[in-house]
Amino acid sequence: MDTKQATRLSKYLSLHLRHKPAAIGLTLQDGGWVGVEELLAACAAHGTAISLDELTEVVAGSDKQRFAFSEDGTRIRAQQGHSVEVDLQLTPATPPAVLYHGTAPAALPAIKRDGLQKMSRHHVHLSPDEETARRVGARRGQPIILMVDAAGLHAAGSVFYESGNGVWLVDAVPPQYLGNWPSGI
Ligand code: HQG
Repeated sequence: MDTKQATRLSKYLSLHLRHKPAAIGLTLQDGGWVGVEELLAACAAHGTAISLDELTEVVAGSDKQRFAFSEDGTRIRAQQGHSVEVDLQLTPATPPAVLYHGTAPAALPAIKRDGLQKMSRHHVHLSPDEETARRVGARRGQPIILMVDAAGLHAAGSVFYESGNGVWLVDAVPPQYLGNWPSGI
């Protein structure tokens, strides 16, 4: 499979494992899981035939490990990023003292006023390092990297989760826990 095809399949899987499972007749189980056979049958029935080998290749090749198989290989899920209601059964964890969030300049005034909000996702997504945050922010143009006082927010009672692929999740980040603002904001 070439990169273009892998990206196309990855986007198709993201769409249905995170946002629109019902569009191809799927219901996510607790944890966000669906049966692998059920998924492949649903994809085929809706015009996107994917072989098990191709699925395995997309899961293994995803730069951000977007998807994961269950230990026995019979089920698959998106690791995070859902917009449908799903209980991902994540375990609260203690975050590193500082986390990062990459965003776009246009969002900064609203973020300075309201803090980071989860927008259409289930959580605010935070990165463990600046480089990752830069990549996330660069999806929307020239990235701005904000620092998050995760230790302070955690001490104040916010619950943090670490998703299977190193992304940190939290409900919201009020503005007073954000730093590294570019001048002029
Ligand atoms: C911004 C991708 C205005 C926020 C990435 C972001 C990540 C606000 C956008 C993952 C705001 C939401 C998540 C506020 C936050 N006012 N704008 N109060 N609070 N924003 O895509 O963090 O490819 O939902 O800064 O790599 O960009 O999907 O979140 O720009 O890991 O696997 O609102 O998605 O991974 O955008 O990205 P998103 P995100 P995947």
